Amino acid sequence: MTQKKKVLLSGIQPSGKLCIGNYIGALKNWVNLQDDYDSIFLIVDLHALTIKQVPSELRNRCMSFLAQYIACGINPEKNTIVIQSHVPEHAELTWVLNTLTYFGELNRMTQFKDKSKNNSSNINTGLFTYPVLMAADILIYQADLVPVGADQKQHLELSRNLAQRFNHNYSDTFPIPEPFIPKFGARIMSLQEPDKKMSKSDENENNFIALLDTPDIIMKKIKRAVTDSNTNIEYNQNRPGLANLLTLHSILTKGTIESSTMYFKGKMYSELKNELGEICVEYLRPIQDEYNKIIKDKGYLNKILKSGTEKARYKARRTLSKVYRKIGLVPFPR
Ligand code: AQP
Repeated sequence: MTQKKKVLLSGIQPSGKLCIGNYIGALKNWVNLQDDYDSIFLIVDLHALTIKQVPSELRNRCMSFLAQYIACGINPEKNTIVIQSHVPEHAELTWVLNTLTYFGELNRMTQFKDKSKNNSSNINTGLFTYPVLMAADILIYQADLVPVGADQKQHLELSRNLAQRFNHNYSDTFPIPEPFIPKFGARIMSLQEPDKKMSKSDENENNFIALLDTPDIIMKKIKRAVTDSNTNIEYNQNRPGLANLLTLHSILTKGTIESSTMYFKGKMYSELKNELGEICVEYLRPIQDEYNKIIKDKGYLNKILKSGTEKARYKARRTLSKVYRKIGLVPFPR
């Protein structure tokens, strides 16, 4: 008898430009996991609204992210790919979960504190309740596993607490989602400020390599990457710029940090940067070629969105009906 696959849920905010950090930390892992799990990959556009967006850009970016997910190897037939706002049950469950979440719990969230600091002219309530929407994203699909980076652990903990609280107050409804730490996870750092992580909406575009950057731009960005004033090539966490380039090299060549370090031993920084630049260009070329084909085919993209939304809404509706019934809302007369 075949066992039911576990449900895995993950998503990316359609903000900025998808970058090699997102690819290594998320998309590449999703591709590796897609055979083993019943996966739902979201484009979380409602989350993106917590930061000011230009409406036409947000709309285009969602479609572009969809095409990039597929170009990176996410199979839309094996997985459910969906834009969050196409499944209104996310927002509906958020409201119910809001009534179970304590102000103090949200007030402790470090990401809220960080994002408020970086966004001081727009500390909106959405930024504050963001973790509740994230909990709804997870619980609406009864997800068992959620791949998370260190920065999201606190949010996942809230999702687990809310699932337990709901189950305790009413009756068993939600599985308690587990964090999923991918076997090969690496945190890619910013090219110019290697003490902070590479981010797709960094104001300084030299800090990240976008998946759709042209070969020229990729070469330029890597050549400009900050290293240090030493000359020898070794892997050392105290030399974060160099360590980051070696990490990137090892991942893109499917090697190890040791093999990359050995390979560049005795060579100059400029050789490392040149080779890494070329490797990056070649690595991204097939993804970009595929993207350029897919993005033109609006009919294909819309078909994927429709079938993804249908599958997702079916699951989401079932969960929400159960929740509404348990909390005492009157079912719509049939
Ligand atoms: N530098 C990184 N290294 C490895 N993984 C990374 N991820 C992001 N940056 C790196 C992973 O990509 C996914 C993106 O999730 P998100 O868009 O919800 O938010 P984020 O983590 O805030 O990503 P960014 O790129 O920093 O976005 P912006 O700049 O728009 O806020 C997650 O799985 C994350 O772990």
